[in-house]
Amino acid sequence: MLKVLGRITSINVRKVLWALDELGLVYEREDWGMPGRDPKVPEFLALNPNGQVPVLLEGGFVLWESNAILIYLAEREGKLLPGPLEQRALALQWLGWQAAELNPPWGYAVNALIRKTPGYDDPAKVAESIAKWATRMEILEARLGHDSGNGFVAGDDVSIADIALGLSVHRWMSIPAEKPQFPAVADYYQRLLQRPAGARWMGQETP
Ligand SMILES: N[C@@H](CCC(=O)N[C@@H](CS)C(=O)NCC(=O)O)C(=O)O
Repeated sequence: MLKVLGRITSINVRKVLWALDELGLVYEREDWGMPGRDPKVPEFLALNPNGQVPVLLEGGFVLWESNAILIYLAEREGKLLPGPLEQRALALQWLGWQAAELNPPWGYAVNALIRKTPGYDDPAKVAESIAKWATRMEILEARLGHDSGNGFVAGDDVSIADIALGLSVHRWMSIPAEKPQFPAVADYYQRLLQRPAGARWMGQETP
């Protein structure tokens, strides 16, 4: 039985849960992660020395890093990754880009406007965070508008890259701030929301 360790308020945990649902796999989930259950305890650190969620367990196999888990599940099931080498590489490109380039700029704005974290109260830094985040969103808009048409980021079929990007786009859509409009991204978001697993996991709160 597949088991996921992690709280559903984590965007990285929801990536994995969306993929599991999209693949129709049966799994168990155990709540770990702050503030509910601190993963920085020996029992959890023995599984993931980073003390972070998600972790996937299958028998004696232990896997952490949400993108590695997505790739593992897609490879295991032979779904959610394109077959042709170049298209597959493009899906992995967008999957890596989501974590390495799209997500980092939002930190200050999300802490200030969604999490309401004490100390994140400088309007200039919020504006700077949104502006940098928007430059990354422009890249996604260009891809979806010109190259991808009505499909997904790496072709006509949904892939694990769309799951990761969908959760990031959901965060962009949800943040209560003045921000540029991205019509191709907005259409893409609606396409992903039409998927039951997308609606389920993008609909969760995103602290
Ligand atoms: N690169 C890691 C990042 C994991 C990560 O940042 N997890 C956060 C939640 S999104 C975490 O575990 N925070 C500590 C906690 O929840 O206690 C991945 O993609 O799996």
